[in-house]
Amino acid sequence: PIEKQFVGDDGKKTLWVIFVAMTIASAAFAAMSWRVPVQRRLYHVITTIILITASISYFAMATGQGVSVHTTIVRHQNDHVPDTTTEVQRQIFWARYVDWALTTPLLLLDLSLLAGLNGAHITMAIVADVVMILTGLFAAFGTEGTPQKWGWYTIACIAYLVVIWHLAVNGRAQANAKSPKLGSFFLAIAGYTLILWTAYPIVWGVADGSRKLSVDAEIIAYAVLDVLAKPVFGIWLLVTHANMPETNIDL
Ligand code: RET
Repeated sequence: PIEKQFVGDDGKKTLWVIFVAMTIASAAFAAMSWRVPVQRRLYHVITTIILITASISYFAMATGQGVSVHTTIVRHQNDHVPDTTTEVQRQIFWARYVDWALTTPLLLLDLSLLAGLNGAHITMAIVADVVMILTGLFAAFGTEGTPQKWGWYTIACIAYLVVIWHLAVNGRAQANAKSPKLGSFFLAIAGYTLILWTAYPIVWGVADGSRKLSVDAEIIAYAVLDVLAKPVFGIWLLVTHANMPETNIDL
């Protein structure tokens, strides 16, 4: 038998809603950035680019681009009847990985500048992050039943641990060294980021990974995470920056 896992009405509607939300947020962040002097605008600029990228990516997905059908053969082993197989055809929204490849490095740059990480740590964290996203893309299109798919996933998870190490260990130490006030803000916003980001590989595992979650449920799950990880993260960072001189960047 063939099982088709395609986007439905709820998924399409959600993609359009998030496209509109990200577009409005892009305009709001751009407007906020013009209200501060250029010397204090770096977090604003980075955060605005993150929102514009998300808006463009959601436009692609809402209009049916950046998506490909991938087939997986699932074997049902049973003691009583001969082996049967199901051909699972699933739409994979690869536009997300293009978005993530651009926006997650920028989110890490926001956090790195906040902590005052040095160039070596920033470079290693960002490269590990790009490795995580691109190997995650290969995992999504990998073949089930061979080491390929979950092998790529394992590589991506190792790269993610490298990212966490740079930010959580080195970033935290740097932020604490700058000032206790900055240290506690960094702990809060980096902790929030860690929890949200860790939800992505979990959603991936049941969606593109094992294909148990419907495409619509996947769209909704990522929609919630994307809103929390981009506009909500951004507003928290920018409002705090406006009120806490310790967050200033020496750059
Ligand atoms: C994948 C699958 C492979 C294993 C890992 C992943 C991690 C993805 C992350 C994505 C974060 C996205 C964000 C988007 C912005 O809105 C690629 C899902 C570890 C951490 C924050």
